[in-house]
Amino acid sequence: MIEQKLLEYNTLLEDRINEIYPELDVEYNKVLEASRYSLMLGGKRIRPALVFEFCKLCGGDMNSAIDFAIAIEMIHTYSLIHDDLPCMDNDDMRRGKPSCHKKYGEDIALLAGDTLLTEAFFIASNANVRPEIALKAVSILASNAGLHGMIGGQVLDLSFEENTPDVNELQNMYMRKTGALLIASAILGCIAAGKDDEETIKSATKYGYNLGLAFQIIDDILDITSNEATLGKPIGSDEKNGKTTFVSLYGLDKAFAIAAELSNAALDALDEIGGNTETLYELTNYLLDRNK
Ligand code: GRG
Repeated sequence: MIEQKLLEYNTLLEDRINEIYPELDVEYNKVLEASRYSLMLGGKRIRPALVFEFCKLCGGDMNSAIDFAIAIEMIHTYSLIHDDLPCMDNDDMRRGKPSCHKKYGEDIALLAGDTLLTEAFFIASNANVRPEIALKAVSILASNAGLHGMIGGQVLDLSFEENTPDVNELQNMYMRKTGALLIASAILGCIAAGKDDEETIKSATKYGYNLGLAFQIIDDILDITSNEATLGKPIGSDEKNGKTTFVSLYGLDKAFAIAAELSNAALDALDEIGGNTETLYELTNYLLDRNK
């Protein structure tokens, strides 16, 4: 069962977070507490699961992957903290609890996000792998989280408040804002296992790209069809903010059909890599059919 696997991975992840990013009694404790609050709030932990599974698929072991898995989850969590701030989406709830700025104030929440982003690179660069692998991981993290990746995607998203995007523009934004970290997760798993040949990285990228688009389209669908208790945040925010989404362009059924097609393309990419893809198949299908 994939849910069981995700729980196992979550335990592995949180145990290691407590080792390398522990609670401390320092004068600037507040920002550590706020960053740990958001990091330990749970969430689906999809990105770490991808790092672990791609590492396994490429013949690596968990010890090489774990710190990369933490680094990507820290970057993901920073993006959620900043995304919830009043100057961005202004969301009061995240993962079923008060968002970071609601609990700690805007100033500390901003700094908690900055801390997670910065410490993620410290952790990745000190991972239990050969230095050249750590260096590659840092580069992958930076390029996907940065200007041409998640940040670029977020800026495009903001620009769409003024200019309504067409489907290609929307897809480009999704690929960066959501897809980039999923692409990075898949690649990090491969390189943790020491497998960085062009073919493997191309297939891992294809997987993350297609999964990222499917994932964001399902996110759009859930913003309409789910409820606050399940999602852990208010629904209907896209419509409230007048956002163009795959659902506003195509309607619910067609949007889901497109997500299913993209999900199949992600599965094709797994077949290109070969090996035991069973859990990744399950995970991909679970994300398509998820309710949160
Ligand atoms: C620098 C002020 C400032 C803001 C940057 C980069 C950024 C803020 C925001 C973009 C990141 C973002 C919110 C992307 C959306 C991706 C998405 C669908 C997130 C939800 O991911 P899940 O469902 O969340 O995996 P859980 O809670 O399960 O981990």
